[in-house]
Amino acid sequence: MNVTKIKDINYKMLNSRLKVAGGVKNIRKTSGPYLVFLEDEDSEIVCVTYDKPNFDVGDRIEIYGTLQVGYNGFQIRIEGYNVLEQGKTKVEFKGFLIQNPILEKLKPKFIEAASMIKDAVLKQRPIVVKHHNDADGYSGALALEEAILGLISEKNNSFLEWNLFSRIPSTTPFYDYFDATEDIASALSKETRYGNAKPLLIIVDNGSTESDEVGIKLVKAFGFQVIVLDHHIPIDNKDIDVHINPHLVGGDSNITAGMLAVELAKIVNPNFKSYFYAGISAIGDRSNIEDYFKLVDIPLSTLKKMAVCIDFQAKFLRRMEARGLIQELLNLNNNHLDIIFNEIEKRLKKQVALISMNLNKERLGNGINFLTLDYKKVRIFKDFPSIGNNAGLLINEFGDGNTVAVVYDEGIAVIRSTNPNFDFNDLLKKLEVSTQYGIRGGGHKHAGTIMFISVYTDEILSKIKEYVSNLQA
Ligand SMILES: [Mn+2]
Repeated sequence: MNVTKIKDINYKMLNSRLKVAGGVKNIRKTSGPYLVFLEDEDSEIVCVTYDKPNFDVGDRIEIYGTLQVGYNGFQIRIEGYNVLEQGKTKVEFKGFLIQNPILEKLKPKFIEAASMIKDAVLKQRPIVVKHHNDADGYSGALALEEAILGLISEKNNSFLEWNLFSRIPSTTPFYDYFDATEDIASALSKETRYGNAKPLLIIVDNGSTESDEVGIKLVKAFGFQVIVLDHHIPIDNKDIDVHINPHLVGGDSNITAGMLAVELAKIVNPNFKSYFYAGISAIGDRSNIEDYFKLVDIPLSTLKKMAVCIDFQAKFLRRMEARGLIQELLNLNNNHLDIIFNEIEKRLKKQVALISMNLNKERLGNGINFLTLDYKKVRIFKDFPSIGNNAGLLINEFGDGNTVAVVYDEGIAVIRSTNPNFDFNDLLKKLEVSTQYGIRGGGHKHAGTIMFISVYTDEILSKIKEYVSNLQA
């Protein structure tokens, strides 16, 4: 039997057998048959079968069957098929945007992650990006969003951009059990409603630590694929399918999650050009890598403004998706950045005045400038400046090169240090070992957040002070 071109199919062929060949664009399970959307060079037809098809989206196949009239014009009732060629997702790696030996070592993982993403887009597996809600997490997630939406819209209509992609911030500094629960619930209802496959989850600027472990374990148990792009001190987590973290190959936190995501975005979608996201992340996380600044023609002072404004806006967005909002704020053709930046400056000025009246300053025996602040005494606004912003202000406005600053409230302490020997993760581990106070937290060497049972706030504070007193100045 000769292959009939889909565009040549007409009424005279109704109820006769014919053969068509092409690529499988989509497969949908309905309450009745499976719908197979087949396309050749110039047209598309729906083929139906009650047996689960033994081929995938992206495969090239030929189908034999009888031509019928369906809901949307002609359809072919499948009586047999052959798979001509299995769909493969090719990743073309053309080099990283900057020269960096740590990135080079991570190259195989980047290629694996990129092919997993392209495969998900091709097979219409939904992609969920969960990210830390700070400038680094946002810039990384937004870079991936731009690259992945570009890929999805190349192949599909715009409804699918919403069905197949979502990006949601996490408000904890780790992928919380709550995040996992939310992602699973959403995946299950999309599966029921639209026949979606289980998602590919990409965690940005979270995901590597022990606090992330149980959430990741849960989504894996529900059949998710998981990619992590993070630069916090990692554990060896076998549940993660592709774990990209500079610490795993001898690097450190100076390669930010935003940089990892921008590199991955470029590999996934060569049309991606928004390299400024890497620059914003460098500023947000105080990285010493300056190479990304040279790739964009936005002045450093503007990138700094952008980082501050994302941090500000993130406090109000909390867990909202708000697609397009941050992109619009960063659009330099309008004055949104200025509106926000003026408000930030106003609030910070008030905050600094309030801090100076309530700050506890102590020069410890080892010479460390130990600053503590009770957040309850300085909290004017609900969202900004946050407890973390206050810790930053302590260091910037009241610190020197040998300072440890702690801002605390019931059950939470945020710490920043300029003393080179201070190691947040070491402190966290010591507190976990020496207390039973339900310690959780996350951070880098010189900055982090500890959460604990609130009645032990005083004891935790004295243990932090004890740790700092024993540091080399
Ligand atoms: Mn980060």
